[in-house]
Amino acid sequence: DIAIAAIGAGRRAAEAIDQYLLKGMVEQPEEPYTCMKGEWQSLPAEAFADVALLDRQEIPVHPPEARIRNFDETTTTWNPEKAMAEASRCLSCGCTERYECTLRNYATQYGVTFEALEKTTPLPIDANHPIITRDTGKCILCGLCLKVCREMEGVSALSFYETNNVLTIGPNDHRPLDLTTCVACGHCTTVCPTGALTLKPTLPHVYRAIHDPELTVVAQIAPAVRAAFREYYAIDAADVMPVLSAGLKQLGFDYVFDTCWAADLTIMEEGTEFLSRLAEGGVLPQITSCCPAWVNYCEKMAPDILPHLSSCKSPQQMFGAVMKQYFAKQLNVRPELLYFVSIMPCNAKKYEAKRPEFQTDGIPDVDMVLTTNDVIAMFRERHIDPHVLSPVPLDDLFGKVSGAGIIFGASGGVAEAALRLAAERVTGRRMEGFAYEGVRGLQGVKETTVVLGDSQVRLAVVSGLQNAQNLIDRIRSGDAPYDLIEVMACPGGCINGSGNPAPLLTSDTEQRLDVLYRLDEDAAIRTSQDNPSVQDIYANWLGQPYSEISHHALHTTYRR
Ligand code: HC0
Ligand code: SF4
Repeated sequence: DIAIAAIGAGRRAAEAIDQYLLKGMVEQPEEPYTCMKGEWQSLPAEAFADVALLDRQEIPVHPPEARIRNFDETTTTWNPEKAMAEASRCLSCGCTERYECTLRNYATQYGVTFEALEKTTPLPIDANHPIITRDTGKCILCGLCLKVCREMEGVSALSFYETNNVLTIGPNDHRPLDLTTCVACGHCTTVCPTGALTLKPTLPHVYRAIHDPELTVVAQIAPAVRAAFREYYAIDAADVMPVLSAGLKQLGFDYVFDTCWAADLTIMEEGTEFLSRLAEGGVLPQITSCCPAWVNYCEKMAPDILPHLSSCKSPQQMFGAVMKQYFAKQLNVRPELLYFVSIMPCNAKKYEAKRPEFQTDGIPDVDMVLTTNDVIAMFRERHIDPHVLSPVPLDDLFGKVSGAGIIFGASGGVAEAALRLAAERVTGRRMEGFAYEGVRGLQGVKETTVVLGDSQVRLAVVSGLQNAQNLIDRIRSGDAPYDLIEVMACPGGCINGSGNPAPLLTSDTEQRLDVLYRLDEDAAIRTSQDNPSVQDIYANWLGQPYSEISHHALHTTYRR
């Protein structure tokens, strides 16, 4: 019965069988079990009962379309019927959704019948991209990747093209994906229903590291992860970080820190850079550089804009430098034996961590990046249930974070955090209110002017690269009268990153935003400059913001 279910329900059932095999409840079937090969449509519903028990009840389903549902239809026509007609070309191994096979659902919806596959000429696999593998043979021309790349990210790296007399989707000039305009946002991999576009695996590396007795394994958790994690497990916002920390400790991590600490450090550097550009007539507007997909976009599509980018590394990479150059010394371990893992809402962060600029003598500052989805998968694999974990506080030394650091995860948050520093520096007075409403909200473009003492700061906050391109055009034509611009590639900011579970409704995104602003309101410290452990690192190591040591450790340059 179980074997029948395995044929019927694809990878999901195959995993269930794995569980049975592990427990010694069944013997290895003679035929290997693969998804989508059998005549599952004729199976009785009871065949699925066991599988349903194992996972269907507990796994919320995030269909790929959910990610793009909230965005306006414009040019791309997605034709699922045609896609499924093409689908008979390859159905045997494309499934990447472990718990809910979207392809199978479409097949049911559109009445596709499967035939035995004949051997076809394999199409080339593009594994050149640092984080994405493109296996053209699995493409069913559904067009979702195209749509998300063009309409949500504003990149258009993909299009229909023909290779070996087969119509497929990919870079239209036959170049490897990494050499196109692809910014490595990763959104296409989250919507691909067949595994034609997949992320390179990261979990095995992390499992290996936490089982290596020689390594000290440290995690950092990005601001926007907490909002998605709270939503996914329906736990209280205030408990998310200690619960997540407890889960990571149970997995085998030695230390757990909050990237918001490094966001505070970034504000000290980026805010100081901004004030000095203002005072000394530097290149304005200054544009934020913490979103790696945005940096990729600038390098590939608008190198003339690079002088506007802040020279600051992103919080992820600043924390990496602090780990390898400072924390390793505190622990008395060699930097190569400190394995630093980021937990991010974003796949472009995987790309960023692999950049050669962020390595010293071949040792990366951030060794591996996991997404929120990856951590959820690890918790499942290790049967860690956040609902029953006893919360464990984050580790000391970098344990205190400000509300300014927390709001980094929302579009407008970096600008607001910088304003909180600039306001005090310019006026010389302590702040009374902290909220800058003009930069908050989910609109793709926000513009506001803030009065600081005798000066005015003109800001623009942009999310979604399509909006960024409009802004670039305005900067080029001299029609962008701003001092500071924040750009995030994903609409709404990191809360909508491709590494977070897809928000099913617009209200989910609004709630994620809300969670970050509520955590900020409840925070004991509201500004980066008031964070005592950030003050400590200046006293103990860096000296002043924008000092020579800071420049060496925390700033970077860009590729043209
Ligand atoms: Fe973000 Fe970040 S806020 S880019 O969205 O600046 O990924 O959450 O971690 O680095 O802090 C993502 C989120 C980060 C960085 C921070 C910035
Ligand atoms: Fe387009 Fe992002 Fe996929 Fe690159 S990673 S092809 S930019 S959707």
